[in-house]
Amino acid sequence: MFKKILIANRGEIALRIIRTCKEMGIKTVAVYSTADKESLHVRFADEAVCIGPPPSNKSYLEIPKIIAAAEITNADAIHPGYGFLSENAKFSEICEKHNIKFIGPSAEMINMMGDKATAKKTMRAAGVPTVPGSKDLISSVKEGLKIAEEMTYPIMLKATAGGGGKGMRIVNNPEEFQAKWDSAKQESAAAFGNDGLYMEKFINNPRHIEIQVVGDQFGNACHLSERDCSVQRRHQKLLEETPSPFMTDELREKMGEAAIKAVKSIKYEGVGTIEFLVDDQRNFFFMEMNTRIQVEHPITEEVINFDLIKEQIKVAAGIPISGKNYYPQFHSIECRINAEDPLNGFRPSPGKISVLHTPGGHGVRVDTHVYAGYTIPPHYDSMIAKLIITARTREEAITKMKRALDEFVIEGIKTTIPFHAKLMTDKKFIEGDYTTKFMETFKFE
Ligand code: MV4
Repeated sequence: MFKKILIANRGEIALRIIRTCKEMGIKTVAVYSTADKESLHVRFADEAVCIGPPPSNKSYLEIPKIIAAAEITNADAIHPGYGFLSENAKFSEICEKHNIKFIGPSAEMINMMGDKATAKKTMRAAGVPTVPGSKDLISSVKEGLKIAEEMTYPIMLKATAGGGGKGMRIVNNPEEFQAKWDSAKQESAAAFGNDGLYMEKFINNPRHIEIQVVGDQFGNACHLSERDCSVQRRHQKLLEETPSPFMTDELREKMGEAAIKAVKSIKYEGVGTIEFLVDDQRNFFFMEMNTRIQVEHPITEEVINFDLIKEQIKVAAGIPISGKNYYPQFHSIECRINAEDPLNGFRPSPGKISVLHTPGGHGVRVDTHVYAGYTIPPHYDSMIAKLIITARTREEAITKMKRALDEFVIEGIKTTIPFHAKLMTDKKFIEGDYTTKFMETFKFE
């Protein structure tokens, strides 16, 4: 087992990782920017190294500084958390070259999944359902028009380097093709320095349902059931839950089996997520694979009673998994509490937290790095806490969530707490009748 892990991250996930390391008897090293000097991850780690000024590209994204911090503290592994360098193939490779275990997949695996057209092709070859579309990247408008003609409009153009919806366009008819092609190309070139596009049939009004997976160094793989992440706004998740209100035992078996196929076919090592689009007929299609621990991992932990960070560290240390699948025993919902003003387009609201009271009681978990008197720096993600509620049924979880949100007091900044409180009373949400289009019509005012 590792003796000392450096956590190349900040905020709640850095704390989350430190907690598991402590329980496993592993020493921890925090890295921090000057903006995070007063952060709890710095205080709770055994050692801490300052790696630069506030901007991420001068601190948390600076590979040489992080490697240097690991070397001077004698860390034998690095946990990247989510965001920052967690899906950076070069970083994974550089860690290995320095004999530091990257707690995550190889550079090769990250590269394969980072290129969406390659990921899709690999999954299709493995027998995982994918959305009908082009077999490869499209080389010209002429070729695109021809492929589109063989399918039925509307179609979707997608950036192979994509993510977060960038470089993605719906094309409703051949007349629109050229303009949509040009703008998708331009946007992906600017965003990713890669303008490769591929094509898919447009799935109208899908759900975003993902399957948590784990693969070990011996080719074993298992799934840990689903999370429904359909409540999103501009590709930012706001709430996640498991089980999905749309799930059936039959669909879970099929999606779980497909996810395991995906993991085994590439001999994936580590925790990961297979994201699917699910249509109203319960057809499901591979969308992307995330090769990291995700923000919403706690809801899975709660319903299967299993520490995913511990499992991630064990797998990285070469310990085999049991190989059996895990099914939800409870219902869990996570509300992302962001320092944002939901009344003003979810605009960021950094600043000092003057008063803080976190909710408690049975089935209530709050993962956060903030405290009363803490100043939220403007340089990073606006998520400041995750409120995770677990109960026997979805109905009980919603009732408990409402109670916990009402108990949650954060003064000094605007947060998404009132938004979530309203969401808990929404008829469609309560009925579980929501898709990725839900936020287009949900009214919060
Ligand atoms: C789609 C789609 C409909 N049809 N692909 C959005 C992010 C990117 N990773 C994939 N996305 C979508 N791909 C086909 N063929 C609709 C979306 C989509 C979406 C997917 C998941 C969660 C929220 C979404 C919001 C808008 C569009």
